[in-house]
Amino acid sequence: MSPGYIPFHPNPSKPKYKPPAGAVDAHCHVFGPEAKFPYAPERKYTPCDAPKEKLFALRDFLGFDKNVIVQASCHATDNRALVDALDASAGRAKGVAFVSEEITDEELRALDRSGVRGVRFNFVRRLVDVTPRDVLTRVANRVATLGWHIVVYFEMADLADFESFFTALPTIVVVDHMGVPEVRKGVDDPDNRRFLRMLDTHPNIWTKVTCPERMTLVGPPYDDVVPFGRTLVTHFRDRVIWGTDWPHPNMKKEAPDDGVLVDWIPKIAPSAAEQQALLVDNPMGLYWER
Ligand code: 0GY
Repeated sequence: MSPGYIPFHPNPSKPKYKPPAGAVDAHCHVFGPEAKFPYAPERKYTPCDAPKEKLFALRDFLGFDKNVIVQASCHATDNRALVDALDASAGRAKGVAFVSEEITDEELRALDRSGVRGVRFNFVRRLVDVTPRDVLTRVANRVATLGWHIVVYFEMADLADFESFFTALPTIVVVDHMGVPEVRKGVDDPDNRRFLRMLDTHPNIWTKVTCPERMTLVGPPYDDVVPFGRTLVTHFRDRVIWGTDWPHPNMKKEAPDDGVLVDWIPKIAPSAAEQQALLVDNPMGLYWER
């Protein structure tokens, strides 16, 4: 493990909130185990192993039915741990891969057969080196033919620079972690308004209302981040998905209690109809029904 790396919570609490039948945790990862699936040489951090068995046990404990597993930067373009988890999930997990331009069409089709439905473009500089945009555009055009979408991870301050690139992509675009807003600036900050406007004017852009634990200024139960999630669920009910982000790589202070994260859901999605859209209908439509 990297020095100072904080492992996932050893003993999360049972959430009070009970998700609807068929609920999907639509953003989580598997890491290793390193002995079987070594971390990538070019990684920027070494996490604590977080194998598929632990992820599936957490899914059941929290009252979820399915997972969307997102390839993290510590495995770079080696998607074997992801595929291994998808293949072991009995149809209860889909995936988002990380690929380079060198991937062959046959390799893309094999990922598709295992349940991969998207690729992730990571723009967070502490996690990855920059990939030129023309390369990403070529990858996007290839995965569009498979009916996949693109997940983008960036930080809100960089949105002005990326916006025209995102809005030109030929697929659905799913923005990780609400675009990572700066909570101290509030929902009316010009950058956050730009983000909301981008969703308003581009119906192919979705977002994950995830990771209040990464943005909070006051800590659990993350009430200071509620206005950001609530605004997105209210205005874009059919284009939001939710996930735990287990095993929570690179937390700075403490590992979040996954039960507390689940109890954040009804604060941003108070009605049964919103919860059904956020946790079942939207992720099912994006990952299982296309
Ligand atoms: C996340 C966030 C992080 C890491 C990665 O690809 C990654 O390594 O996604 C992070 O450190 O912010 O979405 O899990």
